[in-house]
Amino acid sequence: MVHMSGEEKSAITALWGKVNVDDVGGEALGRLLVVYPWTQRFFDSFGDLSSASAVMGNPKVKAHGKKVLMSMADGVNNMDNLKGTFAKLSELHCDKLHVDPENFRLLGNVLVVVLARHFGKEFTPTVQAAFQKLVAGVATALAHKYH
Ligand code: HEG
Repeated sequence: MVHMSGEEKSAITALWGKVNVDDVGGEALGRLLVVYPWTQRFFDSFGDLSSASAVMGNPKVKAHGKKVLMSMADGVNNMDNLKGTFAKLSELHCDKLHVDPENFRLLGNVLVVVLARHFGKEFTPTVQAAFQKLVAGVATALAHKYH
């Protein structure tokens, strides 16, 4: 289980308050689908994913990315109870969606890259370290109910 210090928690909530959920979620999911193309198999109802620009401009990718990011926000608001917070979603991704949990780690790392792009110098190594812990914790929590 990850343990976040008070400093790490405040670094995360301070940056998270400035995150534009409309942009960041879609960009993170889009980049996941471009960088790791096998992840596209879960989204065959999303329409045109035939090129990087098609993926990044796809409105369903944007909408779903936003949904994922709003869910990530639940994690930010419940950093001491990630397993409880994501228990239902873990069951859904395992039993209904059959998403390999390795993909949660990939998405977490892509999200860190996107945050680094959006925040530039403000995304210091210390802030990055806090976020890497958070996304690792969320990925572990989402994998927790797998069987
Ligand atoms: Mg998942 C649905 C959250 C990673 C594939 N994902 C959802 C939903 C949420 C969510 C909140 C909607 C659930 C509902 O309708 O009740 N997903 C979520 C988080 C993370 C994540 C927080 C990681 C941090 N998801 C993820 C990854 C994949 C994936 C890596 C596949 C590579 N999610 C997936 C699919 C659906 C959801 C296929 C259903 C999409 C749909 O048909 O609407």
